[in-house]
Amino acid sequence: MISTLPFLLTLAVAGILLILFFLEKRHRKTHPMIGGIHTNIELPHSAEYELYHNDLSLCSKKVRACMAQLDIAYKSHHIDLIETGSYEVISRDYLAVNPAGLLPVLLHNGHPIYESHEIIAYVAARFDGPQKQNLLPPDSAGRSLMQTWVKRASLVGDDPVTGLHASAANCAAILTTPLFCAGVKSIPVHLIIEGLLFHRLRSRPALFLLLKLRGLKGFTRMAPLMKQVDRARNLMGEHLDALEHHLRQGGPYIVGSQLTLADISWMVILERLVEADWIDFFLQQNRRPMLNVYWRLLQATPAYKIGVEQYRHPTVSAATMLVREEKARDPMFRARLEGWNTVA
Ligand SMILES: N[C@@H](CCC(=O)N[C@@H](CS)C(=O)NCC(=O)O)C(=O)O
Repeated sequence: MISTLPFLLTLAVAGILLILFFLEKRHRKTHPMIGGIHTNIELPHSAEYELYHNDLSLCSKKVRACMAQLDIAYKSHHIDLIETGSYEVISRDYLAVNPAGLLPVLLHNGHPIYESHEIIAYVAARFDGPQKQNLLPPDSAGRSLMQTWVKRASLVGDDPVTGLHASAANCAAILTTPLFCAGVKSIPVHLIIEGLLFHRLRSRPALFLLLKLRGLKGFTRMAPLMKQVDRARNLMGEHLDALEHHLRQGGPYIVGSQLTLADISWMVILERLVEADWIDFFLQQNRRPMLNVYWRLLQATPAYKIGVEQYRHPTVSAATMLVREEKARDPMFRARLEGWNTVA
């Protein structure tokens, strides 16, 4: 009797926890949302434009930069990713805004617009016209050129590794791994476990947990992860070479003298290279001189100053410092990240 009571109690507690887990899981179901505006959905709102975004998120930066350049006011809702503190992006409240559990989302009069490239195209089209500083080329040739470069800087697919050839954004996502590793140090394990329980893609929280357990040094000794970093680094070099070559034909922007959505999309890639401490590696010693000039020009725009620079997250800035310090302290760590004989 004495030994069966604790057993029965443990069983009862486990049963209750399991029931609670499945009940919660029903509320956290995610499903993909088609890109573009959904006029059939109206979410609670109090401003014409409301943006759900995250300081670090590449796609959120792109939308903020676009809104800043077009001088469009919006009500801001910062939603945490695990990288900035917690899995708010899969909370019940946020899933009511985007059942896909992804950022960013822009509401226009309460109607959600999903997918960052659709959001920037939507707002740019609304503000299209000669009377205002706009982000769309006037002619169809310019627009199609812009689209090509927007696409090359847009995140594709659920797993960045699969789209490294097609997208510099996917390369940037993999090159962010050391930054994630440094940042996750300060995130408590139970918050990552929330992701393991409820995130649509378990592999993401599983990776964060692994990075937390291994630490910065340990991560560079994990061959499968380092293989991905090597590929992403080499292919990012190719994407940047292509842009360097393209800028040499004209410039100073991607579509000649006009700043367009293509530049907004590349601005956030270059910013990510700064955050994850790769920028010197790719642009050092005036390697890729056109890109050096281009990057300086982009940094002088309202898009960058208001939409990107003002949103540095303390956890991310601290992680950048950690990566930088580790590289300075341990040349082997740097060499493993940058490739022994690689010319970027
Ligand atoms: N194709 C989507 C990608 C959106 C996306 O992957 N967003 C990331 C942040 S950049 C996200 O919300 N991830 C959720 C998570 O990691 O839990 C877009 O361009 O908006």
